[in-house]
Amino acid sequence: MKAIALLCLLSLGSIGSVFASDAQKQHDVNYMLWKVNEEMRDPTMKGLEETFEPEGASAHYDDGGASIHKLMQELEQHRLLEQKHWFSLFNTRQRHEALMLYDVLEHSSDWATFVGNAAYFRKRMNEGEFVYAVYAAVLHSSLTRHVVLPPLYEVTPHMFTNSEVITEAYRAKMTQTPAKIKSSFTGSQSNPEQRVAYFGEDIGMNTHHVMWHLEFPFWWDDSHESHHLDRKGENFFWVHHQLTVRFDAERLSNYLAPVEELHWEDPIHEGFAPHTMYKYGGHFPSRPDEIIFEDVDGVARVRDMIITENRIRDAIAHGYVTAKDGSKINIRDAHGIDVLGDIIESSTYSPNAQYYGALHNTAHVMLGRQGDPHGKYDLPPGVLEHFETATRDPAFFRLHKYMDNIFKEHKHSLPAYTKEELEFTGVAVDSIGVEGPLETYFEDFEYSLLNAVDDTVEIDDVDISTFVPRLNHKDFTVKIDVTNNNGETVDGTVRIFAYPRFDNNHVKFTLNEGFWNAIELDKFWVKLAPGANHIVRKPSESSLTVPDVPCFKSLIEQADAALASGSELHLEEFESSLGLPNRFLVPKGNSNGMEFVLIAFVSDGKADAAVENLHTNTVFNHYGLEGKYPDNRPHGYPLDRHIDDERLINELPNWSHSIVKVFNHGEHIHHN
Ligand SMILES: [Cu+2]
Repeated sequence: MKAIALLCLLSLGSIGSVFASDAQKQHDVNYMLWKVNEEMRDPTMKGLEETFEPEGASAHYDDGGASIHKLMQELEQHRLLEQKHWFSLFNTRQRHEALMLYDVLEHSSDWATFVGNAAYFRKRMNEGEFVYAVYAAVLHSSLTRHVVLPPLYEVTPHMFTNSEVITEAYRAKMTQTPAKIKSSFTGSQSNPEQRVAYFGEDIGMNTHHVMWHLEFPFWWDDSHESHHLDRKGENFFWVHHQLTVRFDAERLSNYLAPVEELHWEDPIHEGFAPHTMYKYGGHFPSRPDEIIFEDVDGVARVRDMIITENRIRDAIAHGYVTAKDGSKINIRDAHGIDVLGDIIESSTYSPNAQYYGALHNTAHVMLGRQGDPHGKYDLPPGVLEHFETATRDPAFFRLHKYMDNIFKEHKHSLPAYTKEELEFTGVAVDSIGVEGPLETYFEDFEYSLLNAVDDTVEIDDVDISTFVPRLNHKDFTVKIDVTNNNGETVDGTVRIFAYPRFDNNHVKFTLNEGFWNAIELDKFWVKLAPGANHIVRKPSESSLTVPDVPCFKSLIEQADAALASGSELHLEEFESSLGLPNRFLVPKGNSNGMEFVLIAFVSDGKADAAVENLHTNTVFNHYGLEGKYPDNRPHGYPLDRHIDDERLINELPNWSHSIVKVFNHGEHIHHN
């Protein structure tokens, strides 16, 4: 920390100037979020807390100052949530406050205004609201295109680790004793669910989940923003579908049955004791086993949930939804999933939120509140009411299985793909195989808890960190042989999936079950030369995954060093932390070798490309490029629909499969 403080003094820089370098911006964002519950540590920004005048000039806002006037009014009328209080995005008023600040930052047309507002409101608004607004603004503002957001688990560690670890961290701070604290997964071995806690509590997966909801927020309003979020509803389906099927694969790896869906009329079999605490607001509430859903005061009645579900299921059965004005919107086509996703998550994109409600968000709050449905005990929101913590509760996956089955009903209402639709003239996939061990293991991962504890400017920090086991896999290579008989180079899209071959009773999944349970592993563009093509792909190259973001301290040091020396920052590979972690691509497997069916499907890249000249860009941005999703095909294509006749698969030359085994020998690597 001393080194950092020293560097800060060197970096009094160009905040006031019109042009700010990427290093300057990275530096500024770092300090907005560093010790966000404490005093600002950067002297320049500290000065701005008092000297910056948010309403200074409307010319500095691209909305003429409308957002800042609104927020200043709220502030001056003392209507904003106090500091040192929990924050939940699902709390309507708190969300509105966070979004008022987001709007101000998003509409700041130069960096000085962005930073000035951040410094000013950091001191005056609730810290949780502030963090949310800064994360959302940095992701969506054109000013911060190259800024890397620090890992969220080091900004708000309370939301990623358990209360035992936090208590130890406070102790270390109080006694000024450096500490490296071991994190264990929630629960005990007498709870079978604990066998898969490594999945729900993986900090990288949790970060992926939070970042997805930040990139595709349900509050996104096109009329305020510069662009439309392409296929947001479908993306909602796909990201959660993948979490759902992946969790089932983890369960099968651990000899557990796949998740059963939750239903409003059935008891919630599994209780949950989160062992997690808020920075401000006490412990997350627990839920006992076998409780019956109760109405939640001020949220919804159980029967409202059933009514909402029935309306959605009716729409699927009819093949259309009814818009606000009474008109019909067809959903029995490839685009239908997008409409359905907009309805089920419910966002500003829902064609009729009045009628179809907000099934997903309301369900999260309903389930989150079952420990105190009438607010008798004044408990803070449950883990399900935060994207950071939701997957810790196994009931999250039951809830999402329930919604996933609604989506499945829709997908299976669509006509099966025909051979003509799927084939790629002249192209044959001869084989797919894996070289190297398909083997997973656990390794310790260490991250800092400095931002969890309180401190003062006068007393130096002591190092406090935690280490937690996380899933990783040994390096391997996927090899695909493709023959192109077209006599010229053609563009192809390679789609790789894997699905578990057997259920927990060792009954082979049918092709339709397997397809629905398929885990997407990669999707990329290739140029197929005439003749034989040998395609080699590593998991680190997968368009679905991202590397670990450097730790917060390293981001600070790198930005400060670049500023001091006037050199450029090179953090490009970390700009998006939207994907799953690279290390997390493969399900755990087991000591016997869990069998998966590995599939490669190559389709016509010309017909697939939604963006012109896409094939010259080898980087397939899985979550969309400049607001446009690059692939014309639905997520999960071509496994996303049921098939009538399994023989079709054997007749298609442009796909191939093989059986692979994923091993886990209980290996645990300690890095110390
Ligand atoms: Cu989610």
